[in-house]
Amino acid sequence: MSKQSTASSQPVTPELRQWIIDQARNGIAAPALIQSMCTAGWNEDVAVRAVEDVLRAHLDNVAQQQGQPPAVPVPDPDIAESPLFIDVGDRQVEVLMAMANPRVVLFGNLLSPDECQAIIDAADPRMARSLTVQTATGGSEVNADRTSDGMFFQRGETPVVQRLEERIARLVRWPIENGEGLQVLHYQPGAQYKPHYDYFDPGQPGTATILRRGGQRVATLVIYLNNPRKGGGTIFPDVPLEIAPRQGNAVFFSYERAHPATRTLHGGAPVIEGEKWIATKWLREREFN
Ligand code: PD2
Ligand code: ZN
Repeated sequence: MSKQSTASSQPVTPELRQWIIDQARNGIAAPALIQSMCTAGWNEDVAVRAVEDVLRAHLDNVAQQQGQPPAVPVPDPDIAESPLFIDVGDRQVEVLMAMANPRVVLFGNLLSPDECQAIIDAADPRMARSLTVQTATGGSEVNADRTSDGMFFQRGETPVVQRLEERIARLVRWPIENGEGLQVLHYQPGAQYKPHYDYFDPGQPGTATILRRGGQRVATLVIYLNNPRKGGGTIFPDVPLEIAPRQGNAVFFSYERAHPATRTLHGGAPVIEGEKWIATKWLREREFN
């Protein structure tokens, strides 16, 4: 590529945009593209931003041409500089694992053992066979793919639920008002949650009704409230990846469009020994009331 002039005022010309797309099509990875631009006189930060912006816009165009819904902003923990901990106000949450595509982040120390037990104790008397939202009708019904018992808290219903919601809002930088009420699930041995997507299927007739309240789901946080002895991991079959269900930890994943291209198919593997308690927080595009 040709030499560029000053660092910060370098414009992304149509020619440069096309060059980046052509190079990427030829299998040149982003770091090599950025290196070429730096050699040609680009400031590294500006080159990184230009490559990111051009490729993101290009991929979004391609996705929309293929009939996928447009990408929307999603919750996004601040892990660009690979911190070991994230300060969520009253606690240092550990960053244990991060993956870019699909965006999956494993957090540790989101809840103390006492806080996990407090959530279980408050949920226990209200547990019933789990319902799921039915996109065919917009209602909810017992789902054969989910053999756990469950219940929902109202947002902020107990002090520990409120505290958890405040931590999550800071952890993933998303308004507390965009969260659904916390769901608690209890799996006995043999119980599982077969692989599914958490977003609402845009092709189903009931989805339009569901989306009127807060828009699409854009991210999930599955929080482990106890330690099953065997089994009960959260699996991502397309990656493939299995997250161990360890008390106080939480797995976060986001999906910027309601499409399998997000690779966020996931399930709860059967519990083999012991039992499994989780709390799930689903985050919507907009305020959920
Ligand atoms: O229990 C799990 O690990 C699990 C797996 C898949 C929970 C959910 N989905 C969910 O609550 O959406
Ligand atoms: Zn799920």
